[in-house]
Amino acid sequence: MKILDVKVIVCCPGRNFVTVKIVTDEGVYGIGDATLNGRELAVASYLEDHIAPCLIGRDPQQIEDIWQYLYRGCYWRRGAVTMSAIAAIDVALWDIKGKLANMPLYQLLGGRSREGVMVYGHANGADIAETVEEVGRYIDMGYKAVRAQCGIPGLPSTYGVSGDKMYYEPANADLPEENIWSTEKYLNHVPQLFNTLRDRYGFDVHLLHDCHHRLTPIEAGRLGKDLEPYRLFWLEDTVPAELQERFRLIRQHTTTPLAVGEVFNSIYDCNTLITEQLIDYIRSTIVHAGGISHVRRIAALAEIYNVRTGFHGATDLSPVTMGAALHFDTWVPNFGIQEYMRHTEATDDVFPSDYYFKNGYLHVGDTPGHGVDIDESLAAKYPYQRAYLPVNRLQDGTLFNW
Ligand code: GCO
Ligand code: MG
Repeated sequence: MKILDVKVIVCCPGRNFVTVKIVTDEGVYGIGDATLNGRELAVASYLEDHIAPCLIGRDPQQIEDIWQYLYRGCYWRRGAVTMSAIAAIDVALWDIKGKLANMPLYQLLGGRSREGVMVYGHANGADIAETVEEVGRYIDMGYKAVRAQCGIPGLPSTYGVSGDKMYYEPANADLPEENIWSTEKYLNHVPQLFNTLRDRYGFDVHLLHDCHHRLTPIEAGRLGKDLEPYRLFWLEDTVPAELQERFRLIRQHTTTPLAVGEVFNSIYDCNTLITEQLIDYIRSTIVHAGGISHVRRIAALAEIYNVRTGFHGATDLSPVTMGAALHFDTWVPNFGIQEYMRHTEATDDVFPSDYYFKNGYLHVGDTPGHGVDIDESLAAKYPYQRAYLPVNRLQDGTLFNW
């Protein structure tokens, strides 16, 4: 069996996606996602110009060998662009293997460990009152877990708050939009949000919050401590995590569970966090961390240190990643939760899938492979449109973390 073609499809049904389709000489094909928000064309070129020529004629069944060839063979290891490109190939090959075996991906991985995958939705509002209403809306829709973000008095805009609540999309501009940030204002405000939420909804619903990399370790320790009475499911990305050792300080100060890893692309980005048990949830997901073949190693390491998975699942991860992630979540023993931001209808039309939401859980179907396809003629109607994530500045103009 041979790979005949590696197609790279860039489309924008409301937001940009980079998709790989690997076609074999036996007619079976597989689909992978390579979307890297705001830097899409770099990955598309990496795939088209540098990976595709090396794959033609290879046996698509040799997933591990192809992974090693692309990782070790490029010499320049790791990095978001490389690891997203490798991930797309890897997922497409697992999709092919599932189709050849006539099995859904979760069966290939080791079979079902749970009935469904608990997901968390995104509630946000301009102020506390609006966010509280939104959280209620998610609870009414059946969600067992809800992430809550709200506007900060005195700041014109901030991460996690949008006008379009159902389809929040941060990569919203032709050139990066500029936000203004004040850690002091934020730290004073957030505990009030969770105090109000617990007063209103009690303790049965899981609540989550994302700091989006904006604190120092000591500030993170203080926020974690301030939020302890509200029993968060997790507090995410408190500090930028290039330096894993930073978390030692945070961990000494709070029992609020910590989640990290959506911007990581390799096991080496999180080995200290995991082996020193400095976090509770690892968020690195299939598309940005080398695909199923690499993320399963991260999950296996995490398992022996009591760290659970909590994969990134924002809208910039295409339904292909969501489908693959849901199969992984259905199998992985140390599953924690899965992020789920709904895609728009236009996106779902371009990427037909068989997963579905019911009572707070997502369920995969039994279609062989990961169960997500791409409608290429529909995709062609939505050409690429440049779109950037915002940047963030302090009130005095200093460039900060978004
Ligand atoms: C999350 C993330 C996203 C990112 C986005 C960037 O927790 O869902 O922080 O909202 O900002 O994926 O492209
Ligand atoms: Mg996040």
